[in-house]
Amino acid sequence: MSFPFITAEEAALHVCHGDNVAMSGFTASGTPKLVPMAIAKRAEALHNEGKPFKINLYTGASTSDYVDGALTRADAIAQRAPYQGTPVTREAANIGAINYYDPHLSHMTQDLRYGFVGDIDVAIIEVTEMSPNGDVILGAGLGMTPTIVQMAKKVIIEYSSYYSTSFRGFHDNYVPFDPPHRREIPIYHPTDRIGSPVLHIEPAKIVGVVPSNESESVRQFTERTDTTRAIGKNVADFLASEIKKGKLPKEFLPVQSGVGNVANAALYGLAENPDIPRFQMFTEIVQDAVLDLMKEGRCSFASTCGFAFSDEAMLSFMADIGFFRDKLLMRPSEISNNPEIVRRLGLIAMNTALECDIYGFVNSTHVNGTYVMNGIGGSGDFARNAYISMFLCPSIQKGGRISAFVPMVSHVDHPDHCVRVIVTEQGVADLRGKDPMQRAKCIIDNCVHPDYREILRDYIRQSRPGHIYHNLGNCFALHRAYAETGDMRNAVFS
Ligand code: 0RQ
Repeated sequence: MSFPFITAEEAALHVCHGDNVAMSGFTASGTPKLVPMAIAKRAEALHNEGKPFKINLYTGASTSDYVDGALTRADAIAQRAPYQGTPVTREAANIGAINYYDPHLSHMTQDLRYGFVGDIDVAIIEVTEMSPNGDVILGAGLGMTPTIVQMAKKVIIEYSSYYSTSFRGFHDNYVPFDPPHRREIPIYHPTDRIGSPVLHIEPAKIVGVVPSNESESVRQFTERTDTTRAIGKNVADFLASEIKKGKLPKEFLPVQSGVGNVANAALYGLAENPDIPRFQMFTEIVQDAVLDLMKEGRCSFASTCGFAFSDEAMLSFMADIGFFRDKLLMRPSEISNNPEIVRRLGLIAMNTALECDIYGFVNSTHVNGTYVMNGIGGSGDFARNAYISMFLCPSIQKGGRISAFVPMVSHVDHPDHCVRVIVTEQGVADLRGKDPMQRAKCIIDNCVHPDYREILRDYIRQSRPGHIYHNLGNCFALHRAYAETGDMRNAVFS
């Protein structure tokens, strides 16, 4: 069977107001590009005619300006999950123009299969190779694709010719059985392959193929600063001392790292410490840093859900693809982030906090408890189940006017039960085996910026004693001071 080549505009006509639409990819990587932009144009045209047009959009993780950006600007998204990171979509979520909800990434795919959001009307997927029988090779991100092509009533394919060499062999497409028939997922080592490099799509569902030559347009991370460099060094020194104490196996354990500037710096920190052995990763996304570390021989293998490489790094990856073939493997997000495997492999999990409290609760998503930044992403999947779960952040933000450590977080993503170690540029708070008041002392002494240590000790002194000391009148005094004076150091306790 041969499939009709169609334009992105023709493809967009297959998407209707109210449809549940799912797309391939993970972060910007592997998402479709031209069809979402054409859907956005169609939405604008229909809106100009006074007609409604909005879709419910489900993806592996955040996307790109081609997807979230274009569709948000066209006011074409009604419901959105699971993770977003595009500024315009963030603003829309924060004014209620989009109904954005934020499940754990490992849950999203099975939520679709369990029917929690209804049918999938259309799947739009980027492929890099395809055969007349419906076998395809995906691109730089895997996300939820094996499930969405199974579930969708119609599949639109964006056939990318951007890549100069084949992605064949970099994917491990796999869909687990659902309860009550779920079995163990047989990954016992980060390198284990359990699925197929090829994904089959039922040919009758494919409504058309749109040729594309667009790059991923992944944004570059900023250079390391003194602060992020110090966080990375503290992480590495701590893990090296854990090996010496026999609390971590001497051969080390696979590493998971979140996204962003801090997570990137932590990886470089590991690589630069001679007491950290060459390591493997079992993570949800790899960024440019991982390619560097592989070239330097510090990282030997990474299991991931997508390649979030900048355009420049993607070109150098392509130029040297033979070197990377046995070092990188993409899995669906429900497998890369699967709690069963995270616990079995015993991951060292490193995720990022926006705000922590003195007892070890972590807010990764909502500034001042109200403004959503991105979402929880995979951090919860990993944090709860890791061998050792670390949260990293600078101790202060905005020139010291914000402390990342407050008496009580304004939003909880990770409770104290899931937060074992906190690292800032100031030092490391090892919270294992400590009660709440011991944790508070440990965090204030080791992680809090000096400007805020006495303020937080004062908070405890003026609190009601209990298993955890709190003063419900004062617990948001730092947030209040920032809102009223622009500086948390002006906090006043009553
Ligand atoms: O603001 O952009 O105006 O400068 O937040 O902060 O320090 O640059 O850190 O790039 O690592 O992002 C948590 C958002 C951190 C990210 C978060 C302001 C700060 C700055 C960014 P500016 P940094 P990063 C998987 C893993 C989700 C959970 C996770 C994230 C901006 O890492 O989304 O790890 N994590 N998922 O000034 C006010 C505070 C603040 C603050 C920081 N307390 N109050 N503003 N900022 N702390 C992801 C996937 O699944 C794909």
